[in-house]
Amino acid sequence: MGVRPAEQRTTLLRVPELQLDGLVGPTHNYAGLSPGNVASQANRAAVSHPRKAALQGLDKMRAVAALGVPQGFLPPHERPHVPTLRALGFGGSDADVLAAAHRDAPHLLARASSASAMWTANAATVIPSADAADGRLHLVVANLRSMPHRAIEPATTARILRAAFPDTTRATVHEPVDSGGDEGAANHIRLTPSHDAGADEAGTHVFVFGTGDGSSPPKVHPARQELAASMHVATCGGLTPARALFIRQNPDAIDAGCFHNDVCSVGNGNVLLMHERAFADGTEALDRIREATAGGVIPIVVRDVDLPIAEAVSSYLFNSQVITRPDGGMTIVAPSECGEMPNARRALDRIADGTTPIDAALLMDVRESMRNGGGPACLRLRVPLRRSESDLLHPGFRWTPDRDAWLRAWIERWYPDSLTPDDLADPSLLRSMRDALDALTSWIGAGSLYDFQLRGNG
Ligand code: SUG
Repeated sequence: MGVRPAEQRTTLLRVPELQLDGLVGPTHNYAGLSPGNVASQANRAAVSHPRKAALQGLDKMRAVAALGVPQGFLPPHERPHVPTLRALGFGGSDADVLAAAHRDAPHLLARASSASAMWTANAATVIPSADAADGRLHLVVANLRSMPHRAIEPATTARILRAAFPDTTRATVHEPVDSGGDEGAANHIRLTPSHDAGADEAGTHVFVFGTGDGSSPPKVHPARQELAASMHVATCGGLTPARALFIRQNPDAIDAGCFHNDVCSVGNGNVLLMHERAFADGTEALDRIREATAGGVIPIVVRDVDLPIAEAVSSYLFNSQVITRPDGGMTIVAPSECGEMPNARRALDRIADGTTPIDAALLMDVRESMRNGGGPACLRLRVPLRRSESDLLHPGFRWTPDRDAWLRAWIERWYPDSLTPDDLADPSLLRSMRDALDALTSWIGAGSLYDFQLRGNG
């Protein structure tokens, strides 16, 4: 689809940004936990396939790495999370805790069992060293407080990110902000003056909030990102004020199912791919982005008549990864659903037809994740690095073809083929999940990451 011969492209040869994908966890399931997330609601209580889900995620990592960009992964969290259930008053042995929660409060067991940490676009907001006043890489862990099943994640996420970026002289992992709901990179876009998405050049940060500026919130669904939190993340991450812009998400888009901004827009380098209804005050928002980027941004706006917002949500076109390849071209990595829905297909063809900086498209099957509202872009946290920072990621978290083989074998060994909500109460699932994570952390070699490893079981 629309790929120009390599010799016609400008060769930039800079180190592009790192993609850090979440490894899908063994308890991946459909519990209908996210109001406002259309897919999560529609698939509540469906049978999930954790092994297939994790392998689909690895296939995507392999395909993205093949574009020539650095790829890493973040391990799953321990689930069911017994400490959460104990804090809610369930006692006895771990098996007792699971049995009582299953019997008396299955919704609490479901909350404590979600594999939602796989969507690492919600793990943190990343301020690269080129944009931070102190010249260091900053990762601000998201508090995810608007959804109870996701609010469990930040403590473990902080631990994992600190293990993944251990050089504290060059990288800082911040505790979550306490000033309102924050959903991390899913509500944040970084634009640069060129095709380059890495941190060798400074960028402009667009923080997209859903509520908190005094204007009317969405009528039907919750707005998860609050303005105060976005502002706090920007300062906490050391972002120089001139580089930060705060734009309101269109409340109607949230009501249509864009529970995160990355369901209706995505930026990469100097490209901003967006649905025309993504932002409140659409034209003005785009003007402000143009001004902040000194006119450097190349907007690709998909109109509602071509792709109604409801189809943007069902196809997840905007939840594609747009990746700058080392040859300077850009590939859009879209969910396979986009190839099957005529309007989304047409929009994708137009985006990648060679008239925009995006000159190639790749369709990926991540359907197990999609059924919970997680597309290709949700599954990864982007970390723009300078050339001199390519060693910042602990090697244990790197994806390479050799390490892929180990991860595949590990998934085949430990992951259930299918899972229903009742299975979550099975103590043997808990045991095997812990054995699996012990094997994974030994292999990663960055120390203990989980509560059950640090405090003992439970
Ligand atoms: O937070 N789904 C996730 C999907 C997150 C997608 N991430 C981005 N857009 N970046 C959420 O709503 C559903 C779990 C369930 O229903 O079982 C869930 O948590």
